[in-house]
Amino acid sequence: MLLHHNPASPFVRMVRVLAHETGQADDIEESVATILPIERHAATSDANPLGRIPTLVTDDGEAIFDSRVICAYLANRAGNTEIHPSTNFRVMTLFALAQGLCDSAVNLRYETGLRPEALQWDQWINRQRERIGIVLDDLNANWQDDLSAVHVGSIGVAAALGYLDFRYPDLGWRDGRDGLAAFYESFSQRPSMQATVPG
Ligand SMILES: N[C@@H](CCC(=O)N[C@@H](CS)C(=O)NCC(=O)O)C(=O)O
Repeated sequence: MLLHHNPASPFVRMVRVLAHETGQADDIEESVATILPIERHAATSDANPLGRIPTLVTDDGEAIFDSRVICAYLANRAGNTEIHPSTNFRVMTLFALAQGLCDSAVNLRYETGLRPEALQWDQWINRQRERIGIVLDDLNANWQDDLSAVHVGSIGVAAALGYLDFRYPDLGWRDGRDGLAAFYESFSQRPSMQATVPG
């Protein structure tokens, strides 16, 4: 299998962590791409018309995307339903929450790091920041039990928090969120997380 990716992406990290957790990391060849939302990247776009990472090309030459589908594919390939319990709607909702947190964090990065300053939209930026804060509060208050197991929900949240540390080191997301901080402290020690640190 070939994974079009960049280690900075939190969506990519979810996939790579799941691959490690299910013993499939060595089955995946990695093609690193610098992907920008303002220009077409040829190799990624040849496999995925959306031109986004992560994109996985299976040994049969079939392209699979996005991160949610790749996680389902890899879990199925490993015969591991615990890591991707598709009928456990609590876990799948946690996964969606993590995905949405990453959407806001990545889009905020595009807006503030890529878009010319004169064109930036303060109201939109503030709403992303607000959403990130509300989601973090919710994760801290309502999801601690669910975060204690290893599955796409906890993997997704860990990837999102790692991305916040990577891109927004001054955000202080741990402040007043001791439970969430403790989850991340523990989860980030896992070999799968250590092997996929963004950079
Ligand atoms: N929902 C997608 C999001 C993937 C995504 O937005 N990836 C970013 C990198 S973090 C990307 O490829 N951006 C380039 C673009 O949007 O053109 C997933 O879960 O895979």
